[in-house]
Amino acid sequence: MTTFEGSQDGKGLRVGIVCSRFNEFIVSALLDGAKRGLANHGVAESDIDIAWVPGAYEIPVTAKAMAVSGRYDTLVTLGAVIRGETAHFEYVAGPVADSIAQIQLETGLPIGFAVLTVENIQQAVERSGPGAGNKGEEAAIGAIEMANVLKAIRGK
Ligand code: INI
Repeated sequence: MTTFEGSQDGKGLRVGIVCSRFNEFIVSALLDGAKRGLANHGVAESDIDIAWVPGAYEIPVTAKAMAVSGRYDTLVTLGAVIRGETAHFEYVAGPVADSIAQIQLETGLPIGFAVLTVENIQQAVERSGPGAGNKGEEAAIGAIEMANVLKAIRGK
């Protein structure tokens, strides 16, 4: 029996991060969490690239460009879609999540997902704080683990 598990050691991994500027104060806090998670798990700052885009709706095409570039072992996507702020919440949140899942399947590259979809600012603040529960940090650590488990399965 073979069991595949990905370690959370990010040493040597190249990581691309896509951040959306809409609700920037929330996304900046998610980015702080992601950087913290990557640094704590051994990813070198010089191995991290960050792309900023206008809103969550622009994340998938950017993630796809990074994915097909071949430069990264894993990606992390960060955004904040807040229901109270838009009548087209469903038109933004759902397609973004579906598209990112699709890009993973098309390219085989793991993509950590911390595009918050919340009811109000308070919920977004609770998920992007400096302590435990920062979804950017969680997605970054998950992305490291996924890069490693997929490498193990692929025999690399
Ligand atoms: N983009 C977000 O990232 N979050 C939102 O809450 C949001 N709202 O509320 O509309 C939002 N809209 C912009 C969208 O992502 C695109 O940038 C825009 O439609 C231009 O393509």
